[in-house]
Amino acid sequence: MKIDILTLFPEMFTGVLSASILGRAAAADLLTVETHNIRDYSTDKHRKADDYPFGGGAGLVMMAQPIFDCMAAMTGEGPAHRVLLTPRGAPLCPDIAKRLANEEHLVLLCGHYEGVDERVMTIIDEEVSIGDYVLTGGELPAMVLVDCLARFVPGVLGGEMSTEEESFVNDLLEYPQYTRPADFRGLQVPEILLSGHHANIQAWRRSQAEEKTRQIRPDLLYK
Ligand code: 6GU
Repeated sequence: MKIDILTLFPEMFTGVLSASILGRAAAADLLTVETHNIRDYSTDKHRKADDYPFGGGAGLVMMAQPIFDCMAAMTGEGPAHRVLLTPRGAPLCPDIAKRLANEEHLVLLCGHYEGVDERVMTIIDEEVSIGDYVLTGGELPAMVLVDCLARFVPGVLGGEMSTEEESFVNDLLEYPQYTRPADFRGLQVPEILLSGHHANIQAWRRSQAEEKTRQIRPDLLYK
């Protein structure tokens, strides 16, 4: 899968995309992520990419021209699914991440300043947000979206990890996990996990997950 990210701050992405699982996915050619500086597509002699809002108001608005031309360069070789990261988008959830993970070519546009010229919406397929709080730009949300959907791209997670058993996929938070040693400075691992009794362990994990969810996210139980 190919992901192109359109941004005014490509330097924000470098560490995130090359580390850990995303770095391994890139090295294995499962996921090719490229960032593109929108400013490089400005026809203005000062490479301007934002301007004052018509009608007045605070802040600057991202101009249509650099975004249209940058987008055209991305989609020149074929169709792409185009996503704008904006706080007014649909909240990211596992279903959205799964659906986007099935796209062959995604283009992510990172909004900034006070917004994007509304005419850009004519070249956007959907708007996505990562929650009900406002960030300074769409860059961190784009990284969150790439990380979240990468886990649904076949081969990105090794067999040792599952997207089916974890938090939110089945509307429960995760059960507690332990590793060696069984006794760490007097803190014990629950006896049942050392029992080797698979069915009992599954039942215990399920009840722990339900209890955690009841305490921390009761809203999930009534969805
Ligand atoms: Cl996608 N963008 C910005 N600027 N703020 C956000 C967001 C996106 N999602 C939550 N807050």
